[in-house]
Amino acid sequence: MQLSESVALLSASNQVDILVVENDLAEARISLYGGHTLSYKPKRDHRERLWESQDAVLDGTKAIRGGIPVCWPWFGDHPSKNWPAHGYMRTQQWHVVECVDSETGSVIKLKPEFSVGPGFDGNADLTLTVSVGNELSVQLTTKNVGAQSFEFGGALHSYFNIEDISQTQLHGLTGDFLDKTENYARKVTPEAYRFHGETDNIHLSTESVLTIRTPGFSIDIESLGQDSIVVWNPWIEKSQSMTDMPDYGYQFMLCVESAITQGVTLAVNEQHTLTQVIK
Ligand code: TA6
Repeated sequence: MQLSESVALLSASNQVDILVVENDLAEARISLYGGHTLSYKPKRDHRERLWESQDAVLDGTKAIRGGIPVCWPWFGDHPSKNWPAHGYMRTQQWHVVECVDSETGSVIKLKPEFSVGPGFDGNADLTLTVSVGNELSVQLTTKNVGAQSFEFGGALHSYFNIEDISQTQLHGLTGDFLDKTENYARKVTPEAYRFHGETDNIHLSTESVLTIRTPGFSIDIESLGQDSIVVWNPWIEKSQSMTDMPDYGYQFMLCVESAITQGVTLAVNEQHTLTQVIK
């Protein structure tokens, strides 16, 4: 594995190796288990943008709670309910295929050991490109390298680090959303998007520039290639039910996910890129 000067390999456990990135512009950590960006801190303000659960499991037995899980080749529950939620890529080993430093930061390209898996019959070539600089850019590219078209879904399921969910607002979304907590009831996005309880909203949105405003700072998020933006906070009961989440962890995180919840169909040799840029 050829790493650039700004990237080092740290072993968190025998199943979880972590790339530690430090260049002139930012610091980041990326787990090769799951192709999972765990941390991003630009040097201009040294403020961590991503939230990682202090109870996250780092032994390779389950997806890491926090950071930016790579959900693929489906979002949420598999239609048959026979396979793990959010697909199987976030529990796969990925490996570095390119690692380059430049004056705009470090670019690391990762590929999974394989992209076939139970519950999906497409023949896909998958690449994750993580660019660590003044911004963090995460791009998931799916290419159809098979002999027939296939449909897939997924998400860059980002957990953002906030000060206090009860004083946090999300800006930039309009139109309708589906409220998963009320059997996907269709609702209108509120003007002032605040959080008062469990929130699990699928915005059928192509809005691309969002802002999380939390006491003392804001985080800008740009999405490309999504058919939905998913907004999730488990609140207290769900937090208490998750062993890899502190009981009060919900107060300090908000998921804003660039997602494909409606499905993208790729013809032979076609490719699609899902991008999230964090500023
Ligand atoms: O993206 C929101 C969501 O689909 C929620 O319904 C909740 O299940 C969350 O993802 C976390 O899922 P996980 O499988 O990581 O616990």
